[in-house]
Amino acid sequence: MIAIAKQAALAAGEILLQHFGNIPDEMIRRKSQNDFLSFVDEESERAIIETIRSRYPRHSFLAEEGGSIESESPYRWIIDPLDGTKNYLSGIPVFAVSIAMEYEGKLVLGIIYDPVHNEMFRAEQGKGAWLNNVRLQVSAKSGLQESLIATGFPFKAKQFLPQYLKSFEEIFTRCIGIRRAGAAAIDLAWLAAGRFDGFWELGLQPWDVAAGAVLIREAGGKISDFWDGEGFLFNHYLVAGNSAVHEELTDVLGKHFKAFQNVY
Ligand code: 2AM
Ligand code: CA
Repeated sequence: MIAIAKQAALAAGEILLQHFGNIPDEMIRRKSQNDFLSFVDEESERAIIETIRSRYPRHSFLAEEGGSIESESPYRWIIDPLDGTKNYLSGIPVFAVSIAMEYEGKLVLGIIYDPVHNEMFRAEQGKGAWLNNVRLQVSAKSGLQESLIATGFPFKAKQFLPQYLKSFEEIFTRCIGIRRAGAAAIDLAWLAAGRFDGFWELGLQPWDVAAGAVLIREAGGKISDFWDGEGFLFNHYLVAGNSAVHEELTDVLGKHFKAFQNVY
């Protein structure tokens, strides 16, 4: 299955590279305020689903751009055909393809493919996380005071901005620096690779997060919602890190968002 997932990611990556820097403005659509889409997202999604379905015709699919297919199968693929769409459409080379698989509701496989840098991050439950042929491990930083943290801004949930900024202030004053790449799958893959030590974001969707979760767990890291719970795939409050950094981040975020649990 990982071989098929890789093949699907490579096919999608090829489509993304082929059109990168070349999307005319009139071909860019708005899904909602601040949320964009082009034919590339859709072509990439089609390529991924076709590749997987040709081998596994009965599996279920949950995909960002409308390609979801429900079936009785215990296998469900969770797909973001282009994570970091705004970067992509602006010519910023920070975007990825994200493909995960659940078996009986548990995430067991994840691939994040960055075609610009030819980085294929992959993980399978119990088999470790890998970048190309190198085994990945989250960083060994002992806490926030030694850490480089990544985040995303709540651009579609600005009602949370006061709480977000309070958390930002506390984390920013305690850590070494904060980065904002604009593609959650890249943030999570880079965390699994030890490039970032922690990450948090509000408002993410399951396809932004699913593959990254497998990578981070298999690289020895932790991922949860702001209250250290398992609901992160669907409840839109995501925090991750090596275990020391994850614990400090959940303390800060759990406190500032206390009144908003189950509210997003
Ligand atoms: P996308 O490019 O697949 O839409 C940017 O902060 C990152 O967050 C991207 O990975 C983007 O995914 C994702 N994202 C999607 N919807 C979001 C939302 N409502 N709030 C915050 N981030 C979102
Ligand atoms: Ca997307």
